[in-house]
Amino acid sequence: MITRRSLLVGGAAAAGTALLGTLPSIIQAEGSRTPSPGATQPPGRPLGEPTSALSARSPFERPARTPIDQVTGASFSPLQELSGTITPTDLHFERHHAGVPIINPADYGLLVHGLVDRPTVFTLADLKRLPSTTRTYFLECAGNGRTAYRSPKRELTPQLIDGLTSNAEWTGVPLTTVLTEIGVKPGAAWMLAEGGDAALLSRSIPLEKAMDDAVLVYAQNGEPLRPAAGYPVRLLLPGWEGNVNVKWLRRLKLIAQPNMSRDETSRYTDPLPNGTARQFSFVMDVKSIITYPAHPVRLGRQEWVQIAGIAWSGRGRITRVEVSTDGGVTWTAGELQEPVLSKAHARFTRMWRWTGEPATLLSRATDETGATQPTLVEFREKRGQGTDYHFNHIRGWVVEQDGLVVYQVGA
Ligand SMILES: Nc1nc2c(c(=O)[nH]1)N[C@H]1C(S)=C(S)[C@@H](COP(=O)(O)O)O[C@H]1N2
Ligand SMILES: [Mo]
Repeated sequence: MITRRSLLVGGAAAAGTALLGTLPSIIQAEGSRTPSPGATQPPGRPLGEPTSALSARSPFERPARTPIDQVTGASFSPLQELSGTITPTDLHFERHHAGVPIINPADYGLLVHGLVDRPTVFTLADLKRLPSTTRTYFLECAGNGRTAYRSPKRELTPQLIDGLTSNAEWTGVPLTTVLTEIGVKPGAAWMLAEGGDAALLSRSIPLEKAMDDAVLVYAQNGEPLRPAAGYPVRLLLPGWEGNVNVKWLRRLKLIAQPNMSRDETSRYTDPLPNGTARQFSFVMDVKSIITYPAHPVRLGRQEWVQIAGIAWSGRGRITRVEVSTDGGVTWTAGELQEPVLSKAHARFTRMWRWTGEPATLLSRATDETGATQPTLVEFREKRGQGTDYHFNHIRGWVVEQDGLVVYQVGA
């Protein structure tokens, strides 16, 4: 039986000493104090800090993306340090192909042309005048999970394995509103979306998706998009691979056939074992990862552990996340925290007691279409060792004899 006492005994002492060495000395002293019951203030009750324009994190909490300073690269979100489902904006993963342009909204215009009745340039003010929508969606880079698949290591953390997914509340104009406004001509079946960065990233999007749930987004988590997220406007295609969510959106062209841009031919196609490649693998498949316990956590013997993680699917709602603590011999349904939203991260948990024997922890998510995650062996057979994108196989953590949790290399 799980009691409050059995949860509290063990574990508490092991946590939290690793960071202390890097904190300022006054904080180190604070951190090394033995907590006293009910203590909330230092002796003498000195006045606290004043108000400020922007809040800062507690100096005891230092989540960070990594690596930094990548002009043509990615920065991974620290999944193991997040709670709930919303990714704080400054910890949302980033991926840019030619750095972050700083765009003055006064100079911004979105050209919509091609097979349309009334080619139009929309200013930011034009877009903001249209009826808005606010929805929560994950955004995941198609290359998320590549390191763990291609060059797995015991020392990988949730951040380095799957930190190229994040989840946010987005606000903007449904693309259907804009397309209906300008009139789509018969014969239009695709839409070229082009970014205003030095990469001029461009992708062809089926008109069906553009008319379904696509959004021209100008705000994230309640504030204007930040430059790295595509300020002032990005295209959001819920559940589809990160790359098509074009940032710094400058042009939409309605066309009859896909454009065969660089980013949909030489990139963002999936090489297959038989030498051919899958093209237009837009949807992000059902996926999950346990974010606690995970490397470099060390568990204590007989410790009660809340196994926790996130699950998501580009095809809709997560309906089930099963957790195994014996390497996949047996599975138990985890609890899904409400609300579980379509095409968004969902959080799952399961209580478990580590007896001290080596254990292998796995999670397996299923979505509302019935799709479920393949094992690593099944995935490798179907997609080949050299595949580059869409890695949604089951991930595992091994709890070693001494309690150290490491990434499961191989299966
Ligand atoms: N214009 C433009 N849009 C872009 C990119 C880019 O480099 N330029 N990167 C794409 C890729 S590969 C991904 S994964 C997502 C990342 O979005 P984020 O940085 O907001 O997380 O943006 C996409 N949109
Ligand atoms: Mo990406």
